[in-house]
Amino acid sequence: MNPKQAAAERAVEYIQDGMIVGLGTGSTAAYAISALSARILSEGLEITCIPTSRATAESARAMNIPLSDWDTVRKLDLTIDGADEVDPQFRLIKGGGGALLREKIVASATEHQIIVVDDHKLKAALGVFPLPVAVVPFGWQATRDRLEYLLSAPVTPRKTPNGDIFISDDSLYVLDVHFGGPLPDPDALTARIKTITGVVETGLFVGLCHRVIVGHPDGATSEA
Ligand code: ABF
Repeated sequence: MNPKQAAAERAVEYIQDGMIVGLGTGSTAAYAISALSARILSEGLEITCIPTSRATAESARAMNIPLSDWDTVRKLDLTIDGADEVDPQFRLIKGGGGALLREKIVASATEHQIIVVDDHKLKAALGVFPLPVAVVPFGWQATRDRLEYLLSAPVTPRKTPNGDIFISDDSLYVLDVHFGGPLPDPDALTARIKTITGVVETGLFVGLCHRVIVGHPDGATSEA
């Protein structure tokens, strides 16, 4: 079995009747959505979900997974989401798919956040994967320049595969910071970056992951 699928299916075993569940974004989270849909069908599991992106909402609707919204939900019991890098302290880089803001809002409101990854995502230190920063489109060039100056690292605007600028579900742009190696002081980095006007959020998640489930090439999983 695909390692991402194995990790996602293990995570879905943690979902219990009556829970409010956050649905992540990305290919690993997509396996979790399929497995959850199967459990709803086979067990009649009664849950309601908050999606972390429009794409995830569409997939969930297509699989008849009940969705709720922030008019009724303030706190989630459990969220299953992917990540781009995970370090030994369970700090994460997320946002490779551009959904970092919604993912962080959901993670911040979640009691138990489970991150599902294949073993390539486990890193001794975060920072080889570019750090995504969601910014307001107005004046993004000036925001980019200030980020480069503050962080002494190249910053590029995220583009779509056909070369257009990427626009997030919340109509933001995503700037990728290319540290190319260990992030400087990950615990304080988001606060530093957020001193720049125009920055909305970073894809660095600290203190927002309670369990990591790792899928391995032989289809086995390990977790901590
Ligand atoms: C989301 O999907 C993101 O935060 C992360 O960027 C990405 C992981 O992608 P995949 O699961 O497709 O490898 O969870």
